[in-house]
Amino acid sequence: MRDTVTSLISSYDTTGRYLDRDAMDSLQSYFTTGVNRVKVAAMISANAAEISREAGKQLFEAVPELIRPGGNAYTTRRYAACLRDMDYYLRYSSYALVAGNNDVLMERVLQGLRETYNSLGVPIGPTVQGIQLMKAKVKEMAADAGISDTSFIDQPFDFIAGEVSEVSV
Ligand SMILES: CCC1=C(C)/C(=C/C2=NC(=C\c3[nH]c(/C=C4\NC(=O)[C@H](C)[C@H]4CC)c(C)c3CCC(=O)O)/C(CCC(=O)O)=C2C)NC1=O
Repeated sequence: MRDTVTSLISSYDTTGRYLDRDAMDSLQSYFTTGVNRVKVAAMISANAAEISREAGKQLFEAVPELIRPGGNAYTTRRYAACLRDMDYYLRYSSYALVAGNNDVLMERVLQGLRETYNSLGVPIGPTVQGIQLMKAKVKEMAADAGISDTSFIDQPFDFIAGEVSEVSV
């Protein structure tokens, strides 16, 4: 598992280089957003249940077929599995935000996920929609908390969305 600092050091060490201007810029940007990364992670922790529940509610309003007979989230078990998946995406996104790196997502969340979803018929489009709804909610909360540039919040959510939607070859 990597974060901004360890991945940078590792790549410079591989080629035996001292940290250069690019490295400093990248570290600088990580550290200047650091306080806000921690703030947002704390905000997610404190509101996780609400964020995933709200996003789930909006998703099922937008795509009601999901929870009707024949829908992938129909039956209490599958409904719960869907909300649980949303909660996984949220929790791991909070880790990735603190790390400033998506490695943890690759390692702990996305391995084999597309295959699992394909074999269980979990629809990708609505999954991505659910992830985007959580992202929007987190960004809104961050903005309300006075964080003016919330663009760094996009990274883990967009990364997960991109990886699950990638067409398998
Ligand atoms: C931490 C890493 C991790 C992830 C990401 C994970 C995902 C994950 N989601 C699963 C199922 C599932 N995932 C969903 C999700 C949905 N269905 C929909 O229609 C919606 C679009 C969507 C919610 C937004 C559903 C309904 C199932 C159960 C499908 C079934 O058993 O038929 C399964 C199959 C096993 C199980 O049911 O638990 C896995 C492994 N498990 C993990 O350990």
